[in-house]
Amino acid sequence: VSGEVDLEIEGMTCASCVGRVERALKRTRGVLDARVNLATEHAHVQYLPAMIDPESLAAAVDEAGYTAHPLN
Ligand code: 9UX
Repeated sequence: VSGEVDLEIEGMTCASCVGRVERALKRTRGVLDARVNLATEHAHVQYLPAMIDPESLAAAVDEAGYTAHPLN
């Protein structure tokens, strides 16, 4: 069973940042897909809740050099 969550991402200033954040999420185990919107500064992530939780998804983004917070 998969879940979906939105993360607020701070620190993205150019389009390459989008790629960096998407790659950081997609290489994380338990992530099925990740799409980042630079304009809204949000990431939409499909993931497996049995393998990873939203706080750990945010931590993966933090390790890539940005600041992320799970929303709602
Ligand atoms: Mo663009 Mo983002 O030169 O970390 S890749 S600002």
